[in-house]
Amino acid sequence: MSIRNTQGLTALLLCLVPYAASIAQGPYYDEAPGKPVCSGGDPLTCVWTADNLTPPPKKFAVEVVAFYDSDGDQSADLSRLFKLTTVDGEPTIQIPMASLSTTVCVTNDDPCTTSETHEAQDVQVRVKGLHPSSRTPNGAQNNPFSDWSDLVDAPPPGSLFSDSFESP
Ligand SMILES: [Ca+2]
Repeated sequence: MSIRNTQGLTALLLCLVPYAASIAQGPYYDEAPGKPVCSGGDPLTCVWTADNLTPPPKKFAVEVVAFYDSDGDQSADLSRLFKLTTVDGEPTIQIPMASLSTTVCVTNDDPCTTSETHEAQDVQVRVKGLHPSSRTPNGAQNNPFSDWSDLVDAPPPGSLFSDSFESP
């Protein structure tokens, strides 16, 4: 390789290094929002603090773990993770309990012969701040999550279908 070519390669590498750094996706926030506090109603309502995040998040990612008692022995034996996003930067979310139900195939075949739907018995929630750029509005941000909320008792089955959540 001639000296001339080596210099060209060095110049190319110097150009590439800043570019590579700019596309690396690191966390936008160093800190997590406060632990959510949820009231056990329908809809489930959770609030948290985010005053420590600068600039204020544009929205929040919300993870909900719902626990189910599929065999009716009063203890949870099934769980499912739901990933939600708030509509804006307000540190609160309302989650209709019907949206946390899960349907399982009890005959274990495909297509399923018999399925059962279970309402969530208990839920836990955690959140993280999001500050998407206009260039990558849906890009994942590896920001830290809050602590999980305390376990929240869901309303007992039968109280879930109030008028406000009837299907259109
Ligand atoms: Ca059980």
